[in-house]
Amino acid sequence: MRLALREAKKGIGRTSPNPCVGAVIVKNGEVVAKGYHKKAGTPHAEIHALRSAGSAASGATMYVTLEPCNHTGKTPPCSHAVAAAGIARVIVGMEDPNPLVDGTGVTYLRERNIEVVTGVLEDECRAINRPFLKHITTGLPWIVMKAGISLDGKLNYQQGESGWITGATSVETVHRLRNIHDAIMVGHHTVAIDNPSLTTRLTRGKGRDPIRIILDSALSLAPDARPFTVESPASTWVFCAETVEEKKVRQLQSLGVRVFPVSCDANGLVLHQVFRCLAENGVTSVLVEGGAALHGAILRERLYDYANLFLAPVFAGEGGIPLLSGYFASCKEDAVSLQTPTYTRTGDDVMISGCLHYP
Ligand code: AOF
Ligand code: ZN
Repeated sequence: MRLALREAKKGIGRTSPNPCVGAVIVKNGEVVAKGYHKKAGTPHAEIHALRSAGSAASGATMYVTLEPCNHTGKTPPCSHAVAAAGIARVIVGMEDPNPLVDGTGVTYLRERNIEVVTGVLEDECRAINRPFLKHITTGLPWIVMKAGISLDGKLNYQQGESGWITGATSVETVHRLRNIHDAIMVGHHTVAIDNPSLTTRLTRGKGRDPIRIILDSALSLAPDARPFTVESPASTWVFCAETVEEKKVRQLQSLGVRVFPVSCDANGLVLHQVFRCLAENGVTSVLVEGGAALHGAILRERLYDYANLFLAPVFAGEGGIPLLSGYFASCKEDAVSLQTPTYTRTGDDVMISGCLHYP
C-alpha cells in the first residue's frame, strides 16, 4: 500500500476534480505491475496496473489506495475489469465516498468471491485526497490560507506597499503550492498593491498555473492589472456584486475573464456562495493568498480548512498590515488554532502548516 500511495502521489494536483489513486499488483510476493491515475477522464489507476500486468494479474493481489469504482462515468467500471482479469484479492486503502461508488465497488468484488480488505493505511490514503474528499462530500472546495508573515505577524513593512517578507526558499515553496492547487484567490486590495501575475514559476520542472480568482465586489480594478493581462493557459475568474454595471462586466469579459456576480451582505461578497460556485465549476482546492481582509473574512466564516504560514525572522514594525483584519478572539479557548501543526524549515523561514480547529 505504501508503494501504491507513492504511485498515487505522482498525480497530486493533476487529477481534479477526480482523486489521485495508485494501484500495485503483487504475485507470489513480487510486484508485477504499478499504475496511477494521471488526469480526469483518462483510465483509472487500476486499469493502468492491469494493462501492465497482463496475464500475470490472474490469481494476483491488487493494492489500491481508493475503492475501485463500480459505475460507468467517463470510463467503464474498474470493479468489472479487476474481476475479469482474475485478481484474487483486493486490498483497499479507503472506501470511496463518491455517491456513485460508496461501497458498491467492494460489494461487487465480494459477490464474485474476491477477497477484499479495506482501511489499510487509511489515514495516509485520505491525506493525499483532501480536496477530492471535501468537494465530493460537501460541495465546497478545500480552502487553504497561505501567507508570508513577519515575527510580529505583518504581511508587509508599510501600508500600501508590496514586497515579500519571506526568503527565496519560501517563495519557491509557494510556487510548488500553486502548482498543486486548482485555483489561487486574492482580494482586490492585493491586486491593487502587489499587482501579482498569480502564475506558477518553478525553478526546476514544469509547473501548472492555477485558475486565478479575484474577489472585487465593485469591479474596481484596472483592466490592465497583471492577472488580466499576463498570459497563462489558466483563466482568470472575477467575483463581483450582482449590482455592478453591466458595462464593467462586459469590459472584463472582453479580456477573456469569467465574471461571476454573487450576493452581498453587510461584509461584502457572500463567501459561502463564492466557494459553492467554485465547487460547482469543478474547483476542488483554493489557495488563498490574501490580503488581510480576505483572510480575516474567510476565517470569521469558518471556511478555512488548512493553513500554510511562512514565518520570516524579521520584525516588520507598526507600519505593516496585520495578517488578519476583522477577526477577534477573547481568549485561547475562543481562538481559531491549527491542529497538530507541522513545522518545516524553508531557508531562514519556517512553514507552519495544519488543519484549522474552530472553537
Ligand atoms: C479516477 N481515477 O484512478 C479512480 C477513480 O468519471 P470517471 O469514470 O473517471 O469516474 C470518476 C470517479 O471514479 C471518481 O470520482 C472516483 O469516485 C472513482 N475512482 N477515479 O478518476 C481513479 N480509481
Ligand atoms: Zn475506476
